[in-house]
Amino acid sequence: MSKKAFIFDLDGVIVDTAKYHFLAWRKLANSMGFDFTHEQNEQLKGVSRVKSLEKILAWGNKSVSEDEFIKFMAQKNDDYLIYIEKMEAQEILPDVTKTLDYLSAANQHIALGSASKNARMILEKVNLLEKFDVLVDGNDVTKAKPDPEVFLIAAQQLHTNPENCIVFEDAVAGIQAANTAGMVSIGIGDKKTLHESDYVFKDFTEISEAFLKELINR
Ligand code: B16
Ligand code: MG
Repeated sequence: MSKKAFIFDLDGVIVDTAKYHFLAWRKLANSMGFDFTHEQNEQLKGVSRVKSLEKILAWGNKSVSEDEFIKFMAQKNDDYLIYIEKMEAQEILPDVTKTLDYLSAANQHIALGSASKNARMILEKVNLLEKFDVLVDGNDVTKAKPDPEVFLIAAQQLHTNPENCIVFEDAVAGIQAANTAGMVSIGIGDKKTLHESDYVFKDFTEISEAFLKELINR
């Protein structure tokens, strides 16, 4: 069997932290006197903390000073962390652990490639940290997805080439990042939204061991 690198996004792939991001951002927006919808929240998936706040302020027609911007990001993160603190293994999305275990039994590299600066803590909370050989997250990158930086750093740290990497992503920007990096892109979610992916599955319950084997041996 050949050795490939499987790179997992975090939010929307391993766990659904989007619902906690939503609650925390919404609290901030409400404190400024406006609201936003679940549909708008979709646009924040895979987007960095800075870019998320920029979008939210634009929705509320607010402009703030640089100091306030930093204060708001800290406030949102403090509120977000209250939810993260309580996360546990049962929040891992269906068949993710099964997939990780299959890949690790097949002696494959496993990496995380996430925009989140809280990624390590979340993986610790849900008890998955030790399954990853390499963690690349929002603390390691200067350019957000769709820039391929996050995935290229993962490949570099694993001493492997991009063409040996397979990325699981739920966000369009993440699929574009994987494609630009020259990696195999696997969309997790809606077929229409993620049409730029090489493959799309609703979730990991649709991904068979035969398919994983084929990815390993191609
Ligand atoms: P943090 P991913 C992303 O995670 C989230 O989808 C996005 O909504 C969030 O703004 C971003 O992480 C940054 O998160 O505030 O924790 O640094 O999908 O790239 O794993
Ligand atoms: Mg994501």
